[in-house]
Amino acid sequence: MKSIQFDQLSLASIAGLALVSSLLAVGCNNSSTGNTPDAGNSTNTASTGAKSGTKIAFLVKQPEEPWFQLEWKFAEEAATKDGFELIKLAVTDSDQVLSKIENVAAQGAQGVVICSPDVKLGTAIEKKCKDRNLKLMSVDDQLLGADGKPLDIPHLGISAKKIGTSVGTALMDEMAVRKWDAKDTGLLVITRDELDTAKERTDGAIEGAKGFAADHIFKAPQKTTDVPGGRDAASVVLTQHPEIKHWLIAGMNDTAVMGAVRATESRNIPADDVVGIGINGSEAVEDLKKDKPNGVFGSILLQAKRHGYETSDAMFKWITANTVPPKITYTDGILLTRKNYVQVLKEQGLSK
Ligand code: FCA
Repeated sequence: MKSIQFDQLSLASIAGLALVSSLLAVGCNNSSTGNTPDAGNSTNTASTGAKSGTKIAFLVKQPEEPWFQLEWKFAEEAATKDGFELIKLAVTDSDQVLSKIENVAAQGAQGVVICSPDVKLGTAIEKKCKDRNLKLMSVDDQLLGADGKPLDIPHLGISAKKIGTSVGTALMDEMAVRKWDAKDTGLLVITRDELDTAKERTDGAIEGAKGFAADHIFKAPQKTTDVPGGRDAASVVLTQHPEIKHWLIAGMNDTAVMGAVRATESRNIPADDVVGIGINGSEAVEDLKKDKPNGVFGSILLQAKRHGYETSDAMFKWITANTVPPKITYTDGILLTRKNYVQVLKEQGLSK
């Protein structure tokens, strides 16, 4: 029997669950998508009929984001295949990270896969896992040591610079298709420089937008990494630059770009004058599906299966066969647009 309760999810996350449901592959049972989040503060386990006695905890920073729900879903697939018990935990607040790890250790887990809400907790997380005899891997956001350098533990993340660069190139391509005049076109980049993978993505986007006038590139730091964070950051720039007619938009992920597009909408900038390209695919696809095109032009679809399945499967092999996972794995993405998303999702095993 599978069962899951989500930890500390808000109403907004229920909406997120609804959004992601259409991305989930055939064969997914209701455990990841259908349950009402638990309002309490209990530890939440997705038991997968474990045969091996192995328990692995998969901790994510933003459980309301469809991206992380997909990771969990694919981690469950590994749990079912390998026969381990998966503990899915939300760690939305950096204050909770260590106590939640303590908690999974007390439950008898032997390994932790984590995307931490704060990568600077790396040293403390590593120490806690060592003390409690837990193997540790990071996913998506690489944990940093006290010296600000990545921890020497296995990590699986995206090729952030390369993926960001492909966003920049795709934005320029679409600008050419639309024959926008460089004079009144701006590149709005929603940034989150304190997170390395985010900075690499947005630096890459600027690099990919080769030849774009530097004085028409506007960076807008987001305070929170969600749609409102992207929207608020963008609003400041849009207010400051009424002279810009057309907007290209990049950011660290879909919610950053979708937020910025929402900001253009509330300023009544016509959808035709906005081209936003996100990263993840899991959130932006909902905009691509809408009958009426809006400023969300596309997204780089990441490989959630590799992030969720491969990490948990590698952890299982590490625990049970002492096979140490690769130190670093970087994954790629593929441009999703209105034109190709049905086909691409199908090819990636992400459609119904
Ligand atoms: C980060 C972002 C997520 C996703 C992931 C691969 O953790 O916050 O949205 O892009 O990297």
